[in-house]
Amino acid sequence: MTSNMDNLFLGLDASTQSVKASLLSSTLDVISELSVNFDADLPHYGTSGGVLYGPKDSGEVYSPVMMIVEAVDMLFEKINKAGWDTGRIRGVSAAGQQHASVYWSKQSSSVLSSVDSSKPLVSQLSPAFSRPVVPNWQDSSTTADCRALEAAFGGPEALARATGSKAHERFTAAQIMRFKRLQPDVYEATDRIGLCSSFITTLLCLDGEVKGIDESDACGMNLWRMDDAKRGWHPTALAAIAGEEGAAELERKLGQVEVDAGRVVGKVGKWFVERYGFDPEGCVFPGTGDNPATFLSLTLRPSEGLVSLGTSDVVLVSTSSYNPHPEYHAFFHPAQNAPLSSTDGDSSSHVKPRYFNMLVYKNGSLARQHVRDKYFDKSWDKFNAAVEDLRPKNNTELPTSTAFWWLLPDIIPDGASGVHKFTGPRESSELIDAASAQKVDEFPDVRTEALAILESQLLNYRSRSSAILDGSDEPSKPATPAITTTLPRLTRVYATGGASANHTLLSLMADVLSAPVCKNVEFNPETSQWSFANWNSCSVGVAYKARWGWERQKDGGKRDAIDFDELVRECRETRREARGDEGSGEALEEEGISVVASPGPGRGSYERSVSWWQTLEDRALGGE
Ligand code: XUL
Repeated sequence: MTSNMDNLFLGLDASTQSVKASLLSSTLDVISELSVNFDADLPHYGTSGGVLYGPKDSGEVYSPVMMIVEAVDMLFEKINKAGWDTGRIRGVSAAGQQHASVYWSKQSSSVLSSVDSSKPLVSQLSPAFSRPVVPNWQDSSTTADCRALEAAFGGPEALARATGSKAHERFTAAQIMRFKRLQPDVYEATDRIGLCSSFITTLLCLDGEVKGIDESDACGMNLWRMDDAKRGWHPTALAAIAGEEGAAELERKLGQVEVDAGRVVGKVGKWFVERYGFDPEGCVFPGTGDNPATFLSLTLRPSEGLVSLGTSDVVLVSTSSYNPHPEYHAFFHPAQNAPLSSTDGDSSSHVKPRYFNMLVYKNGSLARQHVRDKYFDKSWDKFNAAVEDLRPKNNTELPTSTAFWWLLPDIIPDGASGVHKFTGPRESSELIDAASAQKVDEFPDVRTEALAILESQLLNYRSRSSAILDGSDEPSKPATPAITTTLPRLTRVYATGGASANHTLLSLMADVLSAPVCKNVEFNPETSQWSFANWNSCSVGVAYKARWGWERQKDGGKRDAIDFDELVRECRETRREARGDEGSGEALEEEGISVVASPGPGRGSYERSVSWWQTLEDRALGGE
């Protein structure tokens, strides 16, 4: 008899530049990771950054679908060579770049059900696709289609309310609309349309069935209805793309959506069993988008958030209510148990939906580095020293300057551009103070440049996350230490991305967001050391999902009702118990989670600066 400890879980990630795999234990330790890079490992496709570009000014960005298939072949060869114990893998799930669509041919079912395990997939699967390319999320060729889609709904706000986002060039609805417009014959020859995540899920099963799109990932299409208990493909979007006469056929092509993220959608395919020794009883669970998968790797509970500090900054806010807005994207939570009656319109379902919201800012590290280079000799040490000198050290010292560095036209606020700096004394009245602040080209004290950009970016995240939470979201547990605020706030924020190595930035973030800033940590029994987790969060997030789905189906489904967050907590607790006293010297917020910065004495100053900053943002947007 095998013990729970013998079970392994596999997460895959098909991203823009590579495919990756993470192997996890049943207590969610990351055991090993492997990857295949498109440019470096498959140079014959000629990609750069994993993509190819269409004619100049077309805005087309795409990848060859067979390149991804070949990368999957190569990844499993690597897994085999590395000696991963595939026979113990009980559950698998995949993440895929969001929005990217895959087009299956009318022969796909027969091709998918007759693969020969003595040959690689790349030599067999090409007839399964009607379209040789996968449009990439960087594609911007569909502006006209976006406007047509918004018009069909009565404007961007209405579309955002109905589907969680206003129209975006990269979203799948506009992509399909353009494809059908320009290549009606190929559209006609397409049997099914999937996303990158459901494509990899289909490959994992190879049982002749094109697997359904996952509901959280479907929210990145502008096609899935979120505003109603009756979830489903939105009839207005279907008709806008395919006409009233073609709507039913498009709905058929899109297929049934997986509304239970932990349902078994198939067993690991014979090709994997015969070729690489996988367990034929290994279960495959629905794949999801890369951002939902990152969300899962952090197990964000309602009112918790993520700030990813990269070239662009991304903020994720977990909520238990639906608060869509044209500035950002709302998605269903990526690990929901099925509502009892999700598709028949009965709102008495026993599982209340949960959501997360994604805010994407183009001017993240790009703008921070620009300010560092311009004023601080390209030195983060000098930049950080200026911030530490000037930041509020108590609740009464209010910021008096702020700066908006929209070097690229930004997404939030939409179309914001240029550099705008304001300064002026502050008394008690926020609005009057902001109205009388002076617009300046340079601050008199150069150190203000560093503090002003960071405060402004972070007040942006605070202002908008507070608006999303808007008081209706009950935090899942009181944060430690208890913090009282007048504005809704995130109860815990995870920091990731390159700039999350900057402790000054994280400490300021804790003050401005009035929240403890955390990172995932892992324990190395060989060195008896804790370190910041450095794994690939997307493939790890979906491996967590596979672990959760597997728990729900085992023993005849006795634990089918267990919630994802609860299962992750349980696994981590088992891990902590198994470790005993080892590593107990490290004060962790929770198993696997370490607080890297806590709100300090200056946080009250920021709490009282949000409306002041909002007024200055309005002034900057007004062209000042
Ligand atoms: C999200 C988006 C990107 C891709 C990256 O809307 O377009 O983050 O998901 O793969």
